[in-house]
Amino acid sequence: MKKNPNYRVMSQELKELRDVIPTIIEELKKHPPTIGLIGVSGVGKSSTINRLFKTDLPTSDTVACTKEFEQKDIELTCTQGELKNSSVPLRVIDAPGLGEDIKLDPKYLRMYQENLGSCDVIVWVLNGRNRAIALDQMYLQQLQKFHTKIVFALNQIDLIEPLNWNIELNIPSQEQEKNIKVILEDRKKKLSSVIKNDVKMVEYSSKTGYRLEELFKTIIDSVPKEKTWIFNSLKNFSYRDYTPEVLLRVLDERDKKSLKQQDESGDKSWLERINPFRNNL
Ligand SMILES: Nc1nc2c(ncn2[C@@H]2O[C@H](COP(=O)(O)OP(=O)(O)O)[C@@H](O)[C@H]2O)c(=O)[nH]1
Ligand SMILES: [Mg+2]
Repeated sequence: MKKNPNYRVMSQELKELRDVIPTIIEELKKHPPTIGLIGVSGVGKSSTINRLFKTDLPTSDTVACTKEFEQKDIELTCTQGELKNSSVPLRVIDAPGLGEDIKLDPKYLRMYQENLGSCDVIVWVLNGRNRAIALDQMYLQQLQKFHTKIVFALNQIDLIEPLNWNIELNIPSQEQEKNIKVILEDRKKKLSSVIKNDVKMVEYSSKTGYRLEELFKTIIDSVPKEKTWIFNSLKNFSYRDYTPEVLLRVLDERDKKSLKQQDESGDKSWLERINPFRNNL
């Protein structure tokens, strides 16, 4: 077979890249890629971090419990690419929730101003059920210098009316799917009025694990270019981590049967494949 004329140049570049990887990892350990989760109290910031990164941050069903910026350093093992089998550090920051108490807000906003500069990506968590968005708009106006780094995460969509989540498949019911679409459009429009750049928003449920993988991918895609290739190697996270055994078996059987169909559907996750409404969003 005829070799690509660029082959030698490419393999030389790859060799050079391999030589510098240990140095890059050392550097990354000193300044890990950093993701901060912020938003109003009770939206599910700590729960989301725990589900995404298997951490054990305290969460509460009743009163606010995150009082300081809490930093978690995580080691992710790359499963593909040039960094295969290397450990790459990632820093995740959990923030106290805004709006908890009028007396605390100025202090918390000061903490946000001081800490958010060190984040590569800021995940602004919203509660899908909450239609009152004025508090978020107000805080966003005070945090303008961070707008370009923000990804909006619309959590708790398992609780969207009429509350008939499809537990068996872990997906929204048809009625919920319609409502989620309306909610996404509404929240994006309202946030656009205080944010100049495009509003990126991912709907998900940290409780059921639904679309957590999509949220993870969106966060990674929002990392500045100089760190993107490192993040692209971080693929050790899958929806399957949050799927009941029974359903996994059913899906595996189904996947075996429709191997050909899978090929035609490209990179789509199994969840996208089984969800007939996904493409209409
Ligand atoms: N139903 C449902 N409840 C959630 C979800 N995410 C978080 N919660 C609940 O929301 C409450 C507040 O969560 P927490 O993570 O402490 O919120 P934080 O104040 O933003 O850190 C807890 O009772 C969580 O169990 C979700 O996706 N669905
Ligand atoms: Mg919390």
